[in-house]
Amino acid sequence: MISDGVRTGMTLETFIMEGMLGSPAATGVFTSLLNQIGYAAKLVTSKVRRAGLANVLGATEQVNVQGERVMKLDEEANDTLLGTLRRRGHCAAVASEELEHIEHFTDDARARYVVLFDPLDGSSNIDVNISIGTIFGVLRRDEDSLQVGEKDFLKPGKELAAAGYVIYGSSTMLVLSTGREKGVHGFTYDPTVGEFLLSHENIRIPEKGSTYSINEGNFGRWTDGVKRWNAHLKAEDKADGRPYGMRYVGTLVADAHRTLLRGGVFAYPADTKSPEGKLRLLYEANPFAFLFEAAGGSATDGQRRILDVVPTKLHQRTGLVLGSKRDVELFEEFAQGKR
Ligand code: P6P
Repeated sequence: MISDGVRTGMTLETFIMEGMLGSPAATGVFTSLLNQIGYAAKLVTSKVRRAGLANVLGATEQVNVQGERVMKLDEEANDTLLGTLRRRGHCAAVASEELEHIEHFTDDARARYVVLFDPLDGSSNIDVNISIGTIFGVLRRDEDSLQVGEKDFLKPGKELAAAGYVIYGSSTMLVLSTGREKGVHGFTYDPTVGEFLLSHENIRIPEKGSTYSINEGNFGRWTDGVKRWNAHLKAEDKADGRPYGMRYVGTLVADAHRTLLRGGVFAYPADTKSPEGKLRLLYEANPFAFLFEAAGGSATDGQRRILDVVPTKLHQRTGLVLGSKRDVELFEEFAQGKR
């Protein structure tokens, strides 16, 4: 009787390696860097899963560059990513939501990448046990970049070499893309094996969805166009699949992940309280815009494609609308006064 054994799933590491082998232009450096990010995700997962027990809950009484209370887990996740990405010499520097300036590792020419991340998105939800996440993007250093600096980070999102996120939800999942031609793939963490196993190969977002996601509490701050868009989605029109359902977790990674898998639209538009928008362009909006476009969706700030925006500041904010192509187009029609 041949035992069932454990069906050997495709691990993140093997999937990346095979992707590397399939791309003659790629080198081991890029592959090794992505595997390092996967390893960091395992370490952060372990800390997040123990959060309730390991007394990492509660604020550290410190305040980060955003003026936000730093939760212990934020700090731990940030330190973990710094420590992991400093190894192996592939990453020249990192930019983190938790750090005012970039963290410089090396100017060595062999360190060909820089990494941007939000180590723990949704930290205000940590101590109420709601899903949180890590968001990351990988940029190539300029060929002629002798000294790595902030200029290596201030690139439009369309220049990303890779982007992804980890969602610490009912299970931990890492979603990654190295570009439209390579697709978007999800790996679910199996703690009994200690590996991320391929669970969602080639994620494609539906052309149109039936859910919208926005903080309705900001209604009074929206532009008239956004208010009319909101009313349109809530009006009864069975033929057009309305009213849409409304879902809002309050963690970008969770709301974006659901939208990516199910379709529909997530919106955090600029408003009278946040005229530049609330979310960060470099390490929140750009990685998700990269992923959504690679999965067949769209990402805009209501007026322009997110991936075209040329950043001028490391922590600059933006409005963000992510989702199914048709749902994002509808938002833009209202936001631009065409409806
Ligand atoms: P609001 C979490 O603090 C966060 O940065 C994103 O993860 C999330 O989408 C947004 O803020 C929620 O903001 O104003 O709705 O609480």
